[in-house]
Amino acid sequence: MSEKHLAAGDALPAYGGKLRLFAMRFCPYAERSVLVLNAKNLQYDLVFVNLDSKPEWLFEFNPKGSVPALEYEQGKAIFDSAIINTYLDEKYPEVPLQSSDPLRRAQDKVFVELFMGANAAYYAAAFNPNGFLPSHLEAYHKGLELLQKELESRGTKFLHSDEPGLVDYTIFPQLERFESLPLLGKPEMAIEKTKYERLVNYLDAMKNVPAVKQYYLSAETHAKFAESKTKGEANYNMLDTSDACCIRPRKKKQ
Ligand SMILES: N[C@@H](CCC(=O)N[C@@H](CS)C(=O)NCC(=O)O)C(=O)O
Repeated sequence: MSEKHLAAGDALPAYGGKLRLFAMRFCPYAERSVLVLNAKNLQYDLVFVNLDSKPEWLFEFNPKGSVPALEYEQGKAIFDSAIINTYLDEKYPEVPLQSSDPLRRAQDKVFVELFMGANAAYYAAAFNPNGFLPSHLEAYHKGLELLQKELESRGTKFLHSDEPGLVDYTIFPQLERFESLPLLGKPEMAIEKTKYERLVNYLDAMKNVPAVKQYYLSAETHAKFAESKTKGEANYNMLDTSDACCIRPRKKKQ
C-alpha cells in the first residue's frame, strides 16, 4: 500500500476489482472505515487523497469531496464513515460488529454522539491553539469521563462486548489522536492513568486488536502531522517512503 496522497491532476489508479476506500492517512473518519474493513477481513484497496489539492475524480465518488468514500462497485460509491460502516456490517454479516438488539445499537449511537463532544476540543487544541477555550477543556474531560463510566457500567473489555465492535472502531481513531495533545503543548489534556485507569486499559487493549494494530499511528506521528497542518503546509506524504513521492516532479503553478 502506497502512503502517497494523490492530488489535483493525478490520475485515478486503475480499478482493482476490490472494494476501494478513498481516504487520507491522518483522517480519523477514514480510519473508522479502515478499521471496520480490517475487522471484517475484507479485501480492499486504499487510495489516499490530498485534501488541500483534491484530485478531480474524488467528486465522482463523493460530491462533497470529503473522505472516506467507499467504491462498492466500479464507479459506484457511498460516503460518510457512519453510512459506510453500517453498510459494510449489513452487507458482510460474517463478522457482525453490532448488537442484534436494536436498543443496544441505538444506545451505541447515542454514546458516540455524546462522546464526540470531546472532539471539538481536540480540533481546537491540535489545529487552532489560539481558539482553545476553557469550555473546550471541560468538554474534553467530560467526554473522557463519559467513556470511562460507560466502560464501567457495561463491564466488558470493549464497549461492544469482550470483542470490539462498531462503537469501538468509531471512537478509537479519536482517542488515538487525543494522545498526541500533551506533545502539542496541552499537558492538561493527557489521559492520565491515575484518573482514567479503566480507559487507559481499554486504549491498550484496542491498540492490540489486529484490525487496529496494522493501521495505528503513534502520538508522535499525529503530533507531527498536526504541526505541519497548523503551519498551513499539511504534510500528507510524511509516511511515504516510495521513490515516487520524492522524484515525482511537482506540478508547476499556473
Ligand atoms: N461526517 C464525515 C466527516 C468526514 C470528514 O470531515 N473528513 C475530512 C477529513 S478528516 C474531510 O474530508 N475534509 C475535507 C473536506 O471536507 O473538504 C464522516 O464521518 O465521514
